[in-house]
Amino acid sequence: MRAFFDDLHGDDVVGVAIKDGQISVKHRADIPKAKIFTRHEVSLHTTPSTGIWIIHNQGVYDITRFIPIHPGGSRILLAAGKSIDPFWSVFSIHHTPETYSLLEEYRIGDLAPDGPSDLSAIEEMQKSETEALAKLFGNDPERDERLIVRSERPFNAETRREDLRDSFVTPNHLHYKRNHLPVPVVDEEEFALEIEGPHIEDGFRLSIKELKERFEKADVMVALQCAGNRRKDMTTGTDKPVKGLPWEEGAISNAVWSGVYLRDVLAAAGYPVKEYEKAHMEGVEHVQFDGLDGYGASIPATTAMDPQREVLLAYEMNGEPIPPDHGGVLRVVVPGTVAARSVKWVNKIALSDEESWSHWQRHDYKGFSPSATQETSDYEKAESIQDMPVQSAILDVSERDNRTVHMQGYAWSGAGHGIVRVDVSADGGKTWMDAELHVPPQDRNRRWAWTKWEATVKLPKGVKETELVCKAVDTGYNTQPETVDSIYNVRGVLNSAWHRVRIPVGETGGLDA
Ligand SMILES: Nc1nc2c(c(=O)[nH]1)N[C@H]1C(S)=C(S)[C@@H](COP(=O)(O)O)O[C@H]1N2
Ligand SMILES: [Mo]
Repeated sequence: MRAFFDDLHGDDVVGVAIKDGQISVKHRADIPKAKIFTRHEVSLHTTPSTGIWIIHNQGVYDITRFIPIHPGGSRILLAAGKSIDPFWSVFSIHHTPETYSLLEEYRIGDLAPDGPSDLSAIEEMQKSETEALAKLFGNDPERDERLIVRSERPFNAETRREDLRDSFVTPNHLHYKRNHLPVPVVDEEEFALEIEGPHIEDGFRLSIKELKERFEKADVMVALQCAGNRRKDMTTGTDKPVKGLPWEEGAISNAVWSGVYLRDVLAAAGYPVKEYEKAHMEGVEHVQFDGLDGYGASIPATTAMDPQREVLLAYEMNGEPIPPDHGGVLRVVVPGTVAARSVKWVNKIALSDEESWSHWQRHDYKGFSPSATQETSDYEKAESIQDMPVQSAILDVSERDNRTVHMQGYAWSGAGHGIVRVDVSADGGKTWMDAELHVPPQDRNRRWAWTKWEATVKLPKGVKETELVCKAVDTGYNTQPETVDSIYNVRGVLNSAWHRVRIPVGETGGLDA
């Protein structure tokens, strides 16, 4: 016995387990040694016959068996023989514990520490990674230099305040752009929209030509707003974390979209949309959309089938074919709903009893309590964002005379609720006045476009600095929360708190001063 315990204390013992009354001792020699591979060795594994290997941190993985089931398709092959990390910094969807533990199943060893002789291999690998990334984004178009770029790859940019201010309908080149993935190649001639669901014949498809010829053309003016609009403000002056791009007030734009009503197309496909409440009972609760870039989302069937909601399959934006960044040749436009559901480059629609399984439907674009952390945010339980809360922002402040400034901005609300009032304050919210509204020509409950507003306000006396504020009221008399405290969430979505701009009193300049 003594000898046994001595043995247990030996350097060589790495573990002891008791199972069914039996003691078993694990010695160092029992553990399989991690295999070590050099960068050069990894770089030779790029085809199914050699095996397809990648590097992540210091691990080496054989992902040959994973390729057919990769949700992003064969795009993963661009990382073959290289480090996957530069690609993951672009496709941020991979930064989840699920992805990391999934990858561990494919681990075959460790990367050898880089020595002086590896310098050329490292250089070679970095060069080919840069080339592969350039190739991935090879179809991305040129963009206007006026946009404020928040991420180059994938391309994300907001519109300058003055550009939002200067036109009621935002020109295409200045409309904010939000891409999660590279812009896909779309050939109008070969393009087909597939539709599936109950009552719909297998393999039902429509070309762009058929869509244009068979259905009535509709024009709808819609303000699209990203769920993350004004995210930056959610944590200004605090040390609270938020995950996502630091959007200011420009992740919103207003455009006239033309195309065909989704409802008409579903009816032509064979689905009894006029009786959708009855069809509901057959289990259709959601309409799912897939985009050619790999993005996907869904909306409730009630939204999709309701003629009042005017959901479009659009092929024109402000009278022009939809530009590549905005989903040409075909995109969904869901008025009154968070822009994340307006799927660009849409080529597949499915009627289903469940929401889309896309990452962005199930694991993103949901709201949480201010106390939920990254770890405790329960994405399965939370409701997907669809219609959005009432919102407003100040786009410009200009000096009129010594103590008077002119303010301009936008206001908007979800589900088609019109804006009935915008209150502005020049003293941080102590006193208010009504702004003058520029209301779009749309029904009060189908007001998908934004309302612009302006007001001339008197600055308070005896202060060096003051805070200009705006808040909007919609047709449901909903209004905006005073501060972000009650609506803060770690994903940084749905910031609709009063918009505040501090200005020096006496020598007021523009917002950028
Ligand atoms: N296919 C596809 N559709 C998409 C996205 C995307 O990355 N791919 N982004 C969504 C999000 S989050 C937003 S805010 C809007 C942005 O539309 P825009 O680029 O035309 O302004 O598109 C939505 N539709
Ligand atoms: Mo978005």
